[in-house]
This record gives sequence, C-alpha cells and structure tokens, in this order.
Amino acid sequence: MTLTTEAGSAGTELKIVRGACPHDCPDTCAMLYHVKDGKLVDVKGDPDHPMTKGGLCVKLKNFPEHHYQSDRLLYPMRRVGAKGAGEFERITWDEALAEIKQRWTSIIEQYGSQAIMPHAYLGHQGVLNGLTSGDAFFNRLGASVAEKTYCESGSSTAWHMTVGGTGGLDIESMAHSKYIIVWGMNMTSTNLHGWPFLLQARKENGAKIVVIDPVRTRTARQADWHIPIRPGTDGALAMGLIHEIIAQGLTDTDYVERYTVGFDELAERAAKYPPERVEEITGIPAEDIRTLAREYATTQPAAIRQGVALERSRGGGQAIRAITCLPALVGAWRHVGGGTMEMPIWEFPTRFDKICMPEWIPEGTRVVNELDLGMALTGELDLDPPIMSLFVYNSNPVSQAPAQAKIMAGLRREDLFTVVSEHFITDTARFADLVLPATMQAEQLDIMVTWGHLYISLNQPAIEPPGECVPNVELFRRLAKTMGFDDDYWDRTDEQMLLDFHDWDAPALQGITFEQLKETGWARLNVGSPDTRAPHAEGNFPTPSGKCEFKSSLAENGNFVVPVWRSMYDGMQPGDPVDPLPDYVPPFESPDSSPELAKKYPLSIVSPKPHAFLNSQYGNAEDKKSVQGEQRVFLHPADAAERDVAAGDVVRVFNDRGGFEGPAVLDDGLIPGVVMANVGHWQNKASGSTVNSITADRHCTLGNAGVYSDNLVEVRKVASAG
Ligand SMILES: Nc1nc2c(c(=O)[nH]1)N[C@H]1C(S)=C(S)[C@@H](COP(=O)(O)OP(=O)(O)OC[C@H]3O[C@@H](n4cnc5c(=O)[nH]c(N)nc54)[C@H](O)[C@@H]3O)O[C@H]1N2
Ligand SMILES: Nc1nc2c(c(=O)[nH]1)N[C@H]1C(S)=C(S)[C@@H](COP(=O)(O)OP(=O)(O)OC[C@H]3O[C@@H](n4cnc5c(=O)[nH]c(N)nc54)[C@H](O)[C@@H]3O)O[C@H]1N2
Ligand code: SF4
Ligand SMILES: [Mo]
Repeated sequence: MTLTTEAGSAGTELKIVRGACPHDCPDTCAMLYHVKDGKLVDVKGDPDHPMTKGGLCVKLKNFPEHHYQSDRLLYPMRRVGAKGAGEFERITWDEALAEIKQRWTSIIEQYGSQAIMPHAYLGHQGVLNGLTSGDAFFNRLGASVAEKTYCESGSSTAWHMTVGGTGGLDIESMAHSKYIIVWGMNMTSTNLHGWPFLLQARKENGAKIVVIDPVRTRTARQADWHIPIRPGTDGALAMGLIHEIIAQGLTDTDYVERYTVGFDELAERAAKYPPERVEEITGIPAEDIRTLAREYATTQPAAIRQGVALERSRGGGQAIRAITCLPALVGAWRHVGGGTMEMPIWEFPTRFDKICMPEWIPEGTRVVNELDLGMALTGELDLDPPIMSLFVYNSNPVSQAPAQAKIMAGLRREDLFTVVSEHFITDTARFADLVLPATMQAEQLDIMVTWGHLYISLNQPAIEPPGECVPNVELFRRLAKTMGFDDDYWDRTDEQMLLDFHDWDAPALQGITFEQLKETGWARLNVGSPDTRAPHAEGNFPTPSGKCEFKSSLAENGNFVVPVWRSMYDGMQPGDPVDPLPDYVPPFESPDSSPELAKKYPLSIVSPKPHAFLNSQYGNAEDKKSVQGEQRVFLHPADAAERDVAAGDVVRVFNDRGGFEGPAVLDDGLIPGVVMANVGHWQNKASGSTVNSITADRHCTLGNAGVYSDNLVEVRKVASAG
C-alpha cells in the first residue's frame, strides 16, 4: 500500500499512498496521499498519469483540510429541533441502528416495504461506495426502486440508441484531431484535464476549436469560434447540420452505406431543417450553420466533445441522437481522433449485476424517479403506499434536484422518517431525523470507475477514519445485519467485493490484476493506444444491427433508461415507442415554444456547474467560496437595463415554482434573453432557497433526465448596490 517512505524533517516518516479522486468528474485524477504521523499532510496529482499529469484542480486544492474541516460530521446524530433547523445531538451507532430498525419495521408492517425509498447519486464515484452502493441492500429490503437520472441518463439512452454501448472517442486521441466541436460543455471548469489534448491538437495540427454554448464561458473565450445558441435548441442545429452536409454533398457515402442504417429516412427528416429555419429556432445566423457544416465535414479527423448540458431540456436526448449521427455521416470515425465522445464508462467491465443484485427485487416492485422527489413526498404522485421513509446517501437533493420548494415541503412532513448519510450537515441533511457520518476518500478502499478516460484506478486508505465515520459499503453491511439479512453478500471484505465486482477475464482487463493496481495505483484499460485507436473505423458498433443506427431499432422499446441508473431493473414497464429518428423537440418552456408563459416569464435560465465547487460539495468551504464568490445572477446588459438593474444590485430570479436572490453581474457574453446562475451554492439564512427553486420537475423525452436548462423566469431588482 505504501509507495515510498523517506525521512521527514523531524525524523518522522513521510508515507506516500496511491489514491484516486472520489468525485463525479470526468477526469478521475490519480492522487498521491502524503501522510505523516498518521495525518494527511498533502495530496498531489500523480505526475505519471497521462491525464492527471501531476495536477489536481482548484476543488481539490487543500484536500487534506477537507478531511479535517471543523464542521465535519464525526458521529451519528439525532434531530432535536424542528425539521430543517439543523439541530442535532450525538448518539451511538447502536442507538441509530436500533431506531432505524424500529421505525422501518413498523413502516413495513403498516405500509409494506415499498414505503421506504433510497435516494442516491454520485457523491462518490467508486464501485464499492458510489452510485449503486446501497442497491443490493434496498433490493433485499424490497424498497421502492429509485431511478437515478440526475445526470447522463438522457445522453446515455440517446447514445445506446445510436451507436450502442461503445466507449466512443478517447479524449487523449483528440490530440490528433483537426477540427473539434465542444458542444454544451465548459471544459476548462468541468473537464480540466481533457482540455490540454485539444490545445495540443491546435498547436500541432492547427486544429480549430469551436464551442457551442449560450454563454461565453471561460472555455468559449479560449476557443477559435464561439457559437452562441438558445438553450434547448441544439437538436435544431444538429438537424440543420445533417441537412447541410447532405445538401452540400459532403456525406461519406461509402461509410454510410457500409456502416449505418436509416440514411434515407434521416435525410428526409433533416430536409425539414434548412439553415434559415434553424436560424429562427437557434438564433445562429444561417451562414454560420453552412460554414460549420462545411468545415466539420471536410476537416478530418473531426471530433465532438458532448457535454451533459445538452440533455438538460425536453428535447435533449433527441438532440444527442442527432449529434451522435454526425461522425458516421461524414466518416469521421475512420480516423484516429475522429468521432464523438459522450462517456467511455461502457468500456469498464464492472459487474453491476453482482453489485446491485437485481434478482432480489421482489416482483412487481415499483420504480420511482429521484427527480420526482418533491412530487413523491408531497403526494402529488399519488403513490400507494406513500413514501414514509427516505434514506439519502451520496446526494444532496435539496440543492441539486428540481422543484426545491416541493422537496423541502415534503421533507418537513412530521410522519416522514428521513435518514441521511453525509460528510456535513448539508441543505438536505438539515431535514434528517438521523444523520450518519461517512468516511472521505483518504480513509477508504475503492476502485474508481470514470466517465472521462480509459484508466482504472485503485484508491487505497491512507489514514484512519476520524470519529465514527464509516464507508458506505460498511454502512450497508451494518444495516443488513440490523435488518437480519444473513446472505453471504454482506460477509465479504471490501477487497473481496472489489474482486467479485469486476470481470477480470474481460478483454479490457487483460494484463491488469488487483495486486498490480495496489502497486501502480492505476492502469490503462486494454483498449489500444490513444495514438492508434479508431474503434469504429470499420463500423463495429455494439447496436442490434452492428451499425450506427440513424434509425434506431431500440426505439420500439420506448423510453428506456440504461440499467446503471436503475439498479439493473429489467422488469420495467415498457414505455410507449419513441421516435426512431432524431429530431428537434422544442423546449417545454421558451419564448418560442410557450409564448403565453413567456409573457409572464420572458427569460430562459441556465444553471451550469460552479468552477470551484463540485456540484454542492465544497460549497461550505471558506477557501472555495472565496474563489467561487457568492451566488450571483448573470444578465445581459440589455435585459438588465429593461429592468432597471445595475451591476451589483440584488435581484430576485423567480417563476411560479419559487425564486432565489443574488447580486447581478452584467455580462455581454450572454445571449439577450438568457440568465445564468451557477448551481451548487448552499442556502443562506436570508433567502432560504437556491437555483433549483425555479427548476421544473419534468423530464427530457429520453432517459428521464432532468430539465435544468428548460425553465423560464423573470428577474426583479430587490435592493440597490451598496
Ligand atoms: N468545476 C466543476 N467541475 C465539474 C462539476 C462541478 O460541479 N464543478 N460537475 C461534474 C458533473 S456532475 C458533470 S455532469 C459535468 C458537467 O459538465 P458540463 O458538461 O460542462 O456541464 P455544465 O457545466 O452543466 O454546462 C456546460 C455548459 O453548457 C451550457 N449550456 C447549458 N444549457 C445548454 C444548452 O441547452 N445547449 C448548449 N449548447 N449549451 C448549454 C452552459 O452555459 C455551460 O457553459 O461536470 C463535472 N465537473
Ligand atoms: N440546476 C442544476 N441542477 C443540477 C445540475 C445542473 O447543472 N444544474 N447538475 C445535475 C448533475 S449533472 C448532477 S451529477 C447532480 C449532482 O447531484 P448530487 O450527486 O446530489 O451532488 P452533490 O452536491 O455532489 O452531492 C453529493 C453529496 O454526497 C455527499 N457524499 C460525498 N461522498 C460521500 C460518501 O462517500 N458517502 C456519503 N454517504 N455521502 C457522500 C457529499 O457530501 C454531498 O453532499 O446535480 C444535478 N443538478
Ligand atoms: S475534481 Fe476532477 S479535476 Fe479535480 S482532482 Fe478530482 S478528478 Fe481531478
Ligand atoms: Mo453530473
């Protein structure tokens, strides 16, 4: 476990232990923990890792202090004040577990086990402690199955429908690209370690970097061409590009004939989107659309880096379908550095069936989507039985899920028994009846999957957990014992579970062993070198037809959710068949698609990721707050002037669902009519609400993703600057 030791200054030994970043971030950096006298004194990026290259990001600066932060939860606690007040007293683990057993037993007797609902997302990204770490326990308990579609589910459904479960383009191969479209992604904040490969392509191949984003972000400012687009209209732009590529005779007909299905139907559909019509929808000049189509098709290898933001509106999944068709249309997949990247997680041979134990789900168990939490708790969903207990881990729904006011109203229900496993008393944990303390990354063992590159990494514990913190995997072992489950599942060590949870015989893991990972910390999957890898040069798409499906054969299954987000639950009710062809599906809310609503709420809002926080994590750390600043509201100067708002004035952003406040920043890098406010800030006592107070609890038409970029609001001045 210990990499090297050397004499420390006072004669004590400096121990260096290999780890990996725990966060929901495509970079999954390899880390070196520096430990002295049992204390974590520094954490550095591994200089040898081809992505990390020795550097971490602003969020992980002072990572040791995160572990020692004074407000960290160290012991189980029971609520003593009103729900939401955040007042707790220390109790023992035995008391906490006994209370859970007593409350759950009586809920199960009265309502049945489906009245209990887990709520989890990617607070931790490990195989043992991440997204699915509680699934086996809750499946065994017979709880409602939670559908976890906070992120990537719309993208992944669209991706599987079009190109199948392929890893797609490797970010490192983009060093070979000559034309790169960064579509709905703010890479220099959210995929920092991917960005240098684009810069390398620019330097060495003269690659042009194009950014498509409603906001002139820090990434857009560094691009060669920023194309501002109205939120939620990317589907129209992609259909317009398909139209132009075909109209200008720029398709790679040989590739299309050999390796795709549905070209004629796609061409017919795209004929509805001439550039002039697309200009009206997207706000992008028709001439720019023609230029983009020509440059993209004729400058090979051409790459597209798709951001998750693309899925955050009603038609987001369909937009991603259309975008994912582009590389096959122009034959970009033929080349190293050509194609498109959604997330390469599908290359990892993780045994989600062994982790989640879907066979333990009692037949007929219902599925409740986590983004419907407010509706589920307040009765709007009309669930029978109602949700009587919520168990939250790895997530902070009050901050990150839509319809914040509804969720808070639900969490205030006196008859709801809420348990939250956490590092801190977050905006969600404030409502808990019981809070349970969780370990942080330097204190636990795990294998990290990643959705941004092709390296597997092992995180090894470097220090002892403080107080009575436990890893999620141990939490669910304790709960299983408490509930009387005696399956072998709960008797294994962490290491044995990691061995069981991977297919070590899979081609991707050939030549890689667990023992070796203990030494090296990480290894590149056995998928070829980024300098030669061109996975679809000759088709080989893992779709039912083996081809890139412009016309999807999976569409007749309806709106499916890729199993990782749904506890591998196959018995889902098949939805209505969905459109087999990509198309532009207008937003639920926009001046164009809902003109009546726009009279009251004329502005579209986007709420992207904070630079210095990881979703809401670090939103309570003073050093990160000083980088990120307080919650601000970015307005175009013309929109501000219309509302008599000057820079620094405190404004309220609102719609019928709720509202939040912050000082205005005037920014001519926004499209007029678009407001921007970063997600992730914690509630302050004055406002009692944050960005997701205005977000609708509706879903994207594919993958049940959320619609964070599909909301109309109005802005009003509440106080003058100074
Ligand atoms: N610093 C930092 N890094 C992070 C995270 C974090 O919280 N902080 N979170 C991680 C997670 S969980 C994720 S999913 C990724 C997400 O990372 P990204 O994919 O970059 O997603 P966002 O930051 O939500 O949005 C990216 C950009 O999309 C734009 N955008 C919003 N709506 C639309 C639209 O409809 N069309 C287009 N074309 N653009 C739109 C926004 O203005 C924003 O600049 O980042 C990860 N990395
Ligand atoms: N408006 C708006 N809303 C969004 C988005 C957006 O762009 N705009 N993005 C969406 C996206 S892409 C995502 S991924 C989601 C993210 O939503 P969440 O996953 O809920 O985001 P986090 O704020 O990271 O919350 C994770 C919580 O888990 C806790 N945690 C971390 N590690 C552990 C652990 O090991 N054990 C336990 N028990 N707890 C742990 C952290 O302290 C933190 O409070 O938000 C979504 N919401
Ligand atoms: S948050 Fe992302 S960029 Fe920062 S250290 Fe972790 S993996 Fe690397
Ligand atoms: Mo995400």
